Amino acid sequence: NAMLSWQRTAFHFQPERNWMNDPNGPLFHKGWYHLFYQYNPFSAVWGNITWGHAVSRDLIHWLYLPEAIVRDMWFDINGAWSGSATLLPGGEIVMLYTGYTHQQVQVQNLAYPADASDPLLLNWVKYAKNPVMVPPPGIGPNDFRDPTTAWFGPDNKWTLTLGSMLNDSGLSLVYKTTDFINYELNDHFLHIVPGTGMWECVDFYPVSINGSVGLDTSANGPGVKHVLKASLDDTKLDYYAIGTYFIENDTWIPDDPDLDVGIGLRLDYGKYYASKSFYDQNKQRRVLWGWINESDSEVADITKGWASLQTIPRTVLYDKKTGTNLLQWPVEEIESLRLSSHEFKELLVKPGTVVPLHIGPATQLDIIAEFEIELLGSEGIVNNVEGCGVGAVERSAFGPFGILAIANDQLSELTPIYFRLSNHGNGTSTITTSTSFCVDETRSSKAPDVSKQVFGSKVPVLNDEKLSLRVLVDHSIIESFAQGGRTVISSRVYPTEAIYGAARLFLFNNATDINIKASLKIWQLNSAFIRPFPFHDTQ
Ligand code: DQQ
Repeated sequence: NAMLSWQRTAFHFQPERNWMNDPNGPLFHKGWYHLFYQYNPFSAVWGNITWGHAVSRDLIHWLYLPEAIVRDMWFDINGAWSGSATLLPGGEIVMLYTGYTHQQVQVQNLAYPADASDPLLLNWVKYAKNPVMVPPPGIGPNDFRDPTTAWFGPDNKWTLTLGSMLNDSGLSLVYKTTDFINYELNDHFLHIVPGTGMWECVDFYPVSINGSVGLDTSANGPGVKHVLKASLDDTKLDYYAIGTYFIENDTWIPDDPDLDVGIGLRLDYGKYYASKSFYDQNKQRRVLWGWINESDSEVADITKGWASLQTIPRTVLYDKKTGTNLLQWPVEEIESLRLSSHEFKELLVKPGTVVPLHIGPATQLDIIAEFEIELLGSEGIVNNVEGCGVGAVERSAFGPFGILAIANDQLSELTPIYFRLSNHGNGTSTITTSTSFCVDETRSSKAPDVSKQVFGSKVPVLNDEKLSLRVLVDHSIIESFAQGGRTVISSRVYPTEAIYGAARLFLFNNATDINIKASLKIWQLNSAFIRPFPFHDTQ
């Protein structure tokens, strides 16, 4: 439908048509990155789930391939659900995925490439004696899904984990195997958190505490911590925690019990779910994918003929400066899309003002911004608004201020991306106590059927740091990274007027007691021209 075609993005991965959800089985093989994804071949709403498949040389320019795993056996006839790849030392690839059986039971199935020497991994074979794991006694038939990548341990076994639930406690079961056919269930859970409900799409991986490179999923030892992530079915939010993996009994505990999985940190405070990472042996980094669902209506999705996107893949590192959080950052390959740029140095933005940034079209952008704060008036100002407030219209002493993206000239359609500082009312002249990072979607669209939220969270800012921001704008999606990726917010927006050449970018300062000096570098980004694989071209 041409009427809604401006909502299609230019450099985010999205299906050519129909519905997509979770990223599945990401891997790098013979020069190609592979992304599989939950896909409905027949409609723009969830159902009939199979595995879509696409490849890329650089994680940015994708080519669609035929579906990889379809629903054709009793053990997956009601859905080929989420799963993960494990690369074996000999170059073999094993894929474990959840099948929803003819009797509506969740089971784990094994598949492998028909020809591992095929760089495109076009054909997949299902193990004839699937399933390889069935719900163990005490676990519900619908609480058993989404196996992780397996890691190899000192016991010479492959270990993997998958999400489940007991009563209302979310948990992760641990299985061991030597051949990917026969599995033993551990008697300990990897972890369990009361009150968090069913855990979907568990991700479990090591991070290096020196924070410089990504680690293979099997890496362990001194200088390594482990990240546990669960996607909470009850709230559709992705929570993670950093902690210690005890290899002797395959259990994990969080560094800070107050920041446990499901109650502490989120990977992304916007529209984001069912994420999955993989170790990219090509560039020694851990790369994270996440599903960005729509926030318009199903009717609108059916009208436009497609639904959902994946985030720009992000590198994930441990933040050695804070020691409390991960850092997520768009993979460096996104920079290959950069075209012309504009630079602005120390632009003054006074309280209650908006400053236009004359950059030409503002629908495909990579924005890097830094903000300095100048305190006005006397000492002893108390900030009265905590966190994001009701949105960017709510003024307080030290915020909000930031960027207005995908805005029209009249400023009647816009999405503010902002900081708000708080001094907790202790009345000192320094304003360092806590900083929130937020996106306000409430005025992002004049369309009637869109759910619009104010998203945000606190972001750690160290004493010697300026406030900094990276924002990727792509027609109907805004991915925002604060302080080098400590806090991340993905937003789905549906402009009706701020489209194509009518979209603008502004700075704003809605604080009452500070001046802002903003320095920015802004690039126009090229499209990634995501399209079907050109099988018929001469190679
Ligand atoms: N999506 C899949 C499940 C998973 C859920 C089904 C998470 O395997 O638990 O499409 O979005």
